Amino acid sequence: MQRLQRSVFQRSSFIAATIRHKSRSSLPSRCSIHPKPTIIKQQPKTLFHNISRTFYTSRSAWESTVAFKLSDIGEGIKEVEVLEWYVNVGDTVEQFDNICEVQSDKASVTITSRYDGVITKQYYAVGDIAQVGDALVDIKVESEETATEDAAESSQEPTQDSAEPLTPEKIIPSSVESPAAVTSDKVLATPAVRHMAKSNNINLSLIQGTGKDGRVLKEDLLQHIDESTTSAVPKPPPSPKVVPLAEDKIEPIKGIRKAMFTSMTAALAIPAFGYNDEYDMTRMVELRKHLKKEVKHAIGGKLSFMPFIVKATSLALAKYPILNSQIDGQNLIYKADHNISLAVDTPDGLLVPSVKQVQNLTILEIAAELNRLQEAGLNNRLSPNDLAGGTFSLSNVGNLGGTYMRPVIFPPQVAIGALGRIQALPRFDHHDNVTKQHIMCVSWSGDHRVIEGATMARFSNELKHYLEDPGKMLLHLK
Ligand code: CO6
Repeated sequence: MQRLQRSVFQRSSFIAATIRHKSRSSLPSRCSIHPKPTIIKQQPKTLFHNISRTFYTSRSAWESTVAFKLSDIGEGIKEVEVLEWYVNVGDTVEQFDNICEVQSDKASVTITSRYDGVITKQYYAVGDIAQVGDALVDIKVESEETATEDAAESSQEPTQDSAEPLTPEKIIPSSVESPAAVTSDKVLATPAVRHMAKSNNINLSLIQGTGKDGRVLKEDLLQHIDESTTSAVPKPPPSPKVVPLAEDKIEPIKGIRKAMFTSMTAALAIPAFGYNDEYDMTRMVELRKHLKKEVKHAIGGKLSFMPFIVKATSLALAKYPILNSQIDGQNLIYKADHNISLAVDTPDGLLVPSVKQVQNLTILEIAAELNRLQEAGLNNRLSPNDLAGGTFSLSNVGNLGGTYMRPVIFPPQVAIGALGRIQALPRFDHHDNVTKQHIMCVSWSGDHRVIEGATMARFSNELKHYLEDPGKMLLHLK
């Protein structure tokens, strides 16, 4: 089975790092890109050369070598680092087979073959930087149709391929479908989606398409696959052995870290203030214990504190919408959706996907979505959509043991909160008795150009109000 796993990591928050899973599943790519080929050699073996250029039914035996070039990935990406090769010189590849994985400062992308053929040359070693438009591999192709199409393309633009930026139709990003959707079996889907469905033995008619006229998009198919594989969560790989450095090591800042470097440098321009408080989570601890089994039964996943905290945050944001706003030049955009970004730890680093439209979700739905995001992070399958569109950030470092933090705002957002570990600590109750309470420290950062400290304090109090007495949330749940 073809291996089409796609890894996309967008630096979408204050902290993120690359996940580079070495184990590949047989799931389809979320963003497989077929680089544009250029004919660099053509060897027609028969006298039907010209005929085969015109008539696809000709049985001519073309053999040519195409240079697979790095397509325009979009988002202004100019260069990528080659992370991993899935093929070697001499390997036979088929359409949609993985060729290599590349990493830009915004995304990691699996490049897949567009042709059947044999790899005759690799242009880069792992770790090398390739520019958009550069050849990645040469593939000797023998398909008459391929050769015919390529010959025609080549003859039209023999020298300009490397410079020509690819149009969206020539690449297949996860969120963009080819316009060449076809109707067959009464299900609307593109050929790429049909191919992917077929490769995974999935009947497209079972999937509810969210595209125009009910068209099944690649995202729909991937979600369907995600849902059907929820139970098969591979365990994270063991932590790498720590080997002390014998001497200084120089490493270029690149990939995801480069994006973090850039955005955190930009964040320096934000005059941020900090605000900290502690919340008594004793009742929340009880409630979670009480509901864990129920949730496990309902969604087949775990219930941590986060779904409650995320929902309560949304309720508090509804009261203080300026904290869910974004700065756009001289304007402040109050975002209607509460897309709450969450720092998600993975074996290879940290990513920040967001739970979308939290204002419309139940706590159960948030729990299910969090489970999905966490699992997708572990399996290298977070989509660009998962990673984009956050309007407010939360970072829960408590599961790792921290208590206090100074989170850095990710522009254009205006606030971020960091949650510390819930600890059993002695505190005075209302009757001045020392009691055992489950305390969580929360650290906020706000953009002081548009957020006042008092607003942050009121917002934090609102959240505290819900988390310390979770039953009160019920009054506001739709
Ligand atoms: N206190 C105590 N226990 C906790 C806490 C806190 N704050 N958070 C989670 N947990 C418990 C949780 O309830 C689970 O308990 P059991 O159900 O009894 O097993 C357990 O820890 C594991 O929870 P898990 O992490 O799997 O799930 P959760 O929904 O709480 O968190 C997550 C999801 C994606 C946020 C989390 O897995 C994660 O990746 N956290 C790390 C994020 C991180 O690295 N943040 C630091 C970013 S850097 O913020 C930063 C300001 C700068 C320094």
